[in-house]
Parts: sequence; C-alpha cells; structure tokens
Amino acid sequence: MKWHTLAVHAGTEPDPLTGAVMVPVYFTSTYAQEAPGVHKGYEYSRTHNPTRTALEMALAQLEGASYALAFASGLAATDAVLRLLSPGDHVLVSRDLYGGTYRIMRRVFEPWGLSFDFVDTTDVAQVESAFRPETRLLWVETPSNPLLHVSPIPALADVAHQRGAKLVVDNTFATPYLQNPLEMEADIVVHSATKYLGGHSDVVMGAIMLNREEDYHRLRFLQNAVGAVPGPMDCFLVLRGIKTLPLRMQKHCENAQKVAEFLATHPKVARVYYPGLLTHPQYLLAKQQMRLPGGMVSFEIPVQDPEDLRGFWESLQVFTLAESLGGVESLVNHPATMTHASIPEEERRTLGITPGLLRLSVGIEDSEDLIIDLQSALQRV
Ligand code: P1T
Repeated sequence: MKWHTLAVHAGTEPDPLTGAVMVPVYFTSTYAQEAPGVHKGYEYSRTHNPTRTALEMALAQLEGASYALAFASGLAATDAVLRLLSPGDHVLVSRDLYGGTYRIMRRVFEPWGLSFDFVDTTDVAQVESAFRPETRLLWVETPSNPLLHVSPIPALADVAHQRGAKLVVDNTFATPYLQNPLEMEADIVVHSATKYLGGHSDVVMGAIMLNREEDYHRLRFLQNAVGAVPGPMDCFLVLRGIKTLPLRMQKHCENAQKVAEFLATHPKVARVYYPGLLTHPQYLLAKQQMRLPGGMVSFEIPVQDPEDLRGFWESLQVFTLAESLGGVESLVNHPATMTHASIPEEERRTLGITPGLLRLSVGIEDSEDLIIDLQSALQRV
C-alpha cells in the first residue's frame, strides 16, 4: 500500500456492530464477562481497550513493525524500554537528545543501577570505541533534539549487533513517514506521539514499535503491570492525526526548507541547523535515510544572555513561544531555558546548546507569513 492510502486506512475498519466508519471511542474501564474468564478478549482497560488496539495496529503498520504499544507519554514509552534492562547493564546514548530523556536516564535509571555514556552517534568509530562488555543498548535520536544531528542507522545497527546489543531509535523528529528505522535493522523504535503523530498539540502520548516477539511480550507485560496507558479519547485523536501525517509532513518539510534558507542568509543569524541545507554535515546521509529533511530548524543568534532575545519573541505574531513540536502551528523554543534546562549548563554549552540557540517547529501555515514574522522579530534583536 502507498503511504497516503496507508495513513488513511491503517488500523481502521468499519465497526462490525454499527458500520461506523470511524473507530468508536470506547469509554469503558471494564467489560462484561459471560462467566469468570469467558469474555470477548477485553477484561479491563489498563490491559486492553478497543480504541487503543486500533491505534496500536495503525502504529505498527506505519513503521512496518510486527507490534506496536501505546503509552501515556513519550517518556513512559522510554521508561518501558529501559526496564527491559537489569541493574549493571550499560547504555550508549546520543549526546544531543531531548532533555527529558537525559533526565530519566540520569536521575531515574542511574540510581536504579543502569549506567549511561553519552557519545556523538554521528561518528560510528566513536560509538564503537565506547562499547563495553556490559553494553546492552545503543539509544539514538536522529535527527536529534535540538541540534538536528543525523546518525547513520544501518551502520549503528551493525555495530550494536556485532557486540550483542540492541539499537533503539527515537524516531519522533522524523516520523514514520520520513524514516523507518526497523527497515534499517534497528531493533526498537520509540516515538513521542505527542508531536507529529498526533499533529495538533492536543494530546500527550508515546509509542513503541518492534519486531522481536520476546521483547514485545515483555513490553506488553510492562505496559499493563506499570500502567502508563493512554485513555481512549487520546487514542482516537492520534488515530485521526495519523490520517493526515503524510500531507502534514510534506508541508512541514516544504516550509522548514524555506525558513532554513531564509535564516541562512540573514546577517543576524550565526548558524542554522537543518538537514536539508547543503551546509549540514550530514546532508547526504539525511538524503539517503530520510524521505525529506523534516520540519524542525534550529538556529543561533550570537547573544550571551537569553534576555537579549526578549525583543525577538515578544514581537512574534505567528510563531508561539512554547515547548513541544510537531503540531500544525509554528512554535519557537529556547532549549537552554526550556526543553533542555535539565541538562547541566556546562554540558549544554559543550553540546552547542548556547544562550542564543532557538529551535523552530515549523508549522503548516503559509511560508511567506512565517518568514515575514521571523524577519520582523529579528529586527528587534
Ligand atoms: O513529552 P513526551 O510525550 O513524554 O515525549 C518525550 C520526548 C521523547 N523524545 C523526543 C525526541 C522528544 O522531543 C520528546 C519531548 N520533547 C519535547 C517536549 C520538546 O519540546 O522537545
């Protein structure tokens, strides 16, 4: 099935009872049983809910996966994957990644007994030399948040497998429409479905997609045993969002390319990070492993104090200053004080998350309005 057809039909069959074309929202916590243990496959909504089942089928189809699981947030999905490990295990992680992922690793799982090393996963040799005998996972965000580094999925999968480890790819920024890590031999994909999958900034949700049955059963057990599950209304909203994913992504990418090209020529902008610019260090790799370069653009205004950017965000009319990304509307985020504030300042600076770094989630508005908005805001810097 081609992408636009898949997105519209994935997980959605007319309701066998009424013919309803849209999957009903099953607002129920429990299900009648004919006799103890005799039921229609549903017992209790933490374990299974038909709206969630439809969404999980759709999510699996989008990533070309055998299995998918939905969680209450992207971080709940991350939590479940890390629980596949045991105290003493070691994880290698992309240095540039979402601040909340860094926080759960350092402040929740490190005290619990896992150890983490943060490496530049764009450099396969560096990753190879950081492996230890007890390394069980290689955790890669590509493109990364917020600096849009692109890491080579097939080469990293090879390195991980040669050493008996698994490759996890956080595919949030790319979405399944732009990149399918499982087809490039990754073992597990995680998503913050809060972002492009939902697509309308009205849901918080996470997802895991994978092929290995044994890991699926353990993750399904954890989903129920720990209980960080999404409610049926949220599942319905993400199912609806998925139907327009390819259309939205095409427009996000088209606008992001124009915005990045505009910023690259602006005298007040010192640096632009966008995998669709020829100047991006992994421009060719992005072309190889992604359908399009994505809707996220970061850029640097050379200031030492975030206060110097006040004029910029105060004058924005179309962009909204906010955390998160992937909705139809354009957002601007200041990573150092917002999404990546949980990373210690010294580490942030070494990574390139400077006081003047701004991250744009380029929406699907008219690109001319977006550029005019940025142009007038930049005059206020
Ligand atoms: O917010 P939540 O649904 O729990 O997802 C966490 C998460 C995981 N992975 C990536 C790459 C992410 O960007 C996020 C969440 N990120 C933001 C809220 C943000 O503004 O960057």
